[in-house]
Amino acid sequence: MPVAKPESSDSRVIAHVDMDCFYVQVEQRKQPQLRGLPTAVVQYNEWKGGALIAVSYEARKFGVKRSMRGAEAKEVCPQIQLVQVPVARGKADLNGYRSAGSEVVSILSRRGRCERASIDEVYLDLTDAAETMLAENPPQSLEKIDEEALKSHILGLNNEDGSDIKENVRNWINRHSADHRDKLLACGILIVAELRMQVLKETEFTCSAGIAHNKMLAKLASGMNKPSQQTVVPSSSVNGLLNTLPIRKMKQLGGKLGISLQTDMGVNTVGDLLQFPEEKLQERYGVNTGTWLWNIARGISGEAVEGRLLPKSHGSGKTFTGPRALKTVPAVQHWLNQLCEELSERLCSDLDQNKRMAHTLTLHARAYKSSDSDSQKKFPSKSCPLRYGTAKIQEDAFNLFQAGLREYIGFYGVKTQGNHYSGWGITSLSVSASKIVPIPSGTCSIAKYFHGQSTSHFSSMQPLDNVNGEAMLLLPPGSECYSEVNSPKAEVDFPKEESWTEDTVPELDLQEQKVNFLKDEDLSSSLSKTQDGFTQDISPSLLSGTEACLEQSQNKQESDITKDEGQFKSEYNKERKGKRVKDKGTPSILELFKSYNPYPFGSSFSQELKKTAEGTDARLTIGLESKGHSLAEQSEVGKEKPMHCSSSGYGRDEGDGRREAWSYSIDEIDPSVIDELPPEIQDEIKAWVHPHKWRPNNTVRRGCKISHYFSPTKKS
Ligand code: DCP
Repeated sequence: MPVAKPESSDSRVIAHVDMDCFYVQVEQRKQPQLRGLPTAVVQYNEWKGGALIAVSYEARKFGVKRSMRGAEAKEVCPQIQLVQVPVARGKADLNGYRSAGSEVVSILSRRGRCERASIDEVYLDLTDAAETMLAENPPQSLEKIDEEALKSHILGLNNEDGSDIKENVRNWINRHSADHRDKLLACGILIVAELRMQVLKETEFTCSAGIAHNKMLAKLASGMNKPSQQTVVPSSSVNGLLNTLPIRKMKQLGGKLGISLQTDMGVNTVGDLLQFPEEKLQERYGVNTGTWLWNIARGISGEAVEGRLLPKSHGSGKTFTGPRALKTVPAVQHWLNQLCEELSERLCSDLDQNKRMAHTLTLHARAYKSSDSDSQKKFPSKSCPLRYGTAKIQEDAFNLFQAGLREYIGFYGVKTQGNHYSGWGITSLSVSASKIVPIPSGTCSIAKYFHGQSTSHFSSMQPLDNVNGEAMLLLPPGSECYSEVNSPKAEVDFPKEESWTEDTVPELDLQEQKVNFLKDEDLSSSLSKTQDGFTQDISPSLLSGTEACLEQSQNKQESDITKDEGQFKSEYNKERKGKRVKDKGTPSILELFKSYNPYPFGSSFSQELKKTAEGTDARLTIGLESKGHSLAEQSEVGKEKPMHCSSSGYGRDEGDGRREAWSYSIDEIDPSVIDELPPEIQDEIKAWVHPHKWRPNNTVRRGCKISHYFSPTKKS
């Protein structure tokens, strides 16, 4: 259900930028000879020429629509150029479109906070840029207003027949009598026009934009004049815009809520909502939704533009319609493996390029039972903690599928059906990875270090997963671990009506990216909470993830993985019998580090530390919670106890024995890795080794403590 958010400020300048016939433009850039010709992008399926998923504006003039198949398009426009979407692993490969979208985002984000809303849509908060322009360089002071800005459509601007439209726009932009809000919008017009021209120049893509005081209005406006134009919604035009707008066109009203408004309340346009007092709407739809409806009727929306240039989740899916439905478990497993392979690749490149990790794996499916009285029953979505590595993702996704199938058709049905068709079919499958959060900067450095090492070490990393409580999150899912995704908002879901109103039977694999961006909108609050909690204990899972990505880049040493997983599962089973997994002495990362050649980076500090380590039996002791105790304090303690460097937090705990204590020998830390650690950690170590020399910053980023890298040995 939508939730009302108070309008943060009524003087914001928000733009919604939407690429024009995006996939077509990407294909036309690859094949410039297609420019200007009626063109459409079709899915790879050959049946009747494949389904159209993007149609150029030239083709639209002939009546070609996205709902058509290639053959139909040829009928209405014989000269249409049909380009097949690239294919990989038997399904659409959207990577080219994704990265084209990223090119655009990187340009748009130069002028303000930027939220990537789908593969080809972006919200921009240009308030600061507009305020600055108004203060320093207002439109009236400009010698010339850009032609592109003059082509803007300003809703409510009276363009009587015969009047010079551009001149009207120029006058509107330059109005001295305008209130502050309109003046800001005028600046927004200039900024967005400039950005769009920049996008065209750098990427060769055209886009359209809506400019308003909030996201809702900007989004409504961006599609009003396409292609390659911009539309502005001054406050005075909001009522006029909403009065006649069909209720189902509003975001979040394309589904059940919209239907209920139409059938139960007789509301057909957004304007119709104005007749209801807020209390009445709250009575019918609950306090939050009621207020939200009351607000949208008046064009009020407080939703902020989130600073997010990257997707909130990754998904890979495929539909199997009609005779292509999957009817045996091995057939499902085959496709799941393909989907997981793609998902894993994307997770690894996200980790590599953006230093982010996902935490939840979700499986969605659509299914039917041929002899079913209960045909309404849906295949339940299932999720579990995400473990990195293709083989692990494949295994977990398959387990999720089996758990879902058990629930869908009943345990005995699954048991008896084997490889034979037993009355069910899967018409779509998707796997998604969500709860993606950035990893602390330092951990990437460790990941980079591992990249240079031989794969044989990675089987020895497996015990890392058992080091502490985080390991539980990485365990293979037993049936009890599965949790149903109750809220469709929580994870990537199948396309819903409101997002895909123009389509009849959309192909899941072609839509996934758009869905990725669109469906997670309500996850934001929980995500940020997770983010906070997560940064504190990310390291073990990161290492597991790094290992997984290395699996891929280093020819997948599957046998090692399988062996390790066996070991891992047995640990897990022990844990599930009620015992806590015990730390096994020296953390494996230290073992791992010790087995590498020392000094690969030829560092003087490494050598210095090595010397120190050889010459003393100093032990580094780290309080797990050193919050509130500066590193300087830690080094002071180290000074008092030269043979036992410790954080003051630890020192105190040691005294009262209330908290668990953890310790390391300096000689257990291989000096060769020190220089690859993040500067904060280096400082921390230096402070222990030379408490007088090093005066590190007192502020250590959360998740960037040495204890996050060197998992602790429990002090006996
Ligand atoms: N897309 C898809 N399957 C769909 C709808 C869209 O694969 N059922 C892809 C192809 C589109 C891209 O997403 O190019 C963006 O979708 P839009 O709805 O924004 O449509 P276009 O950009 O193609 O056209 P427009 O100019 O109308 O926005």
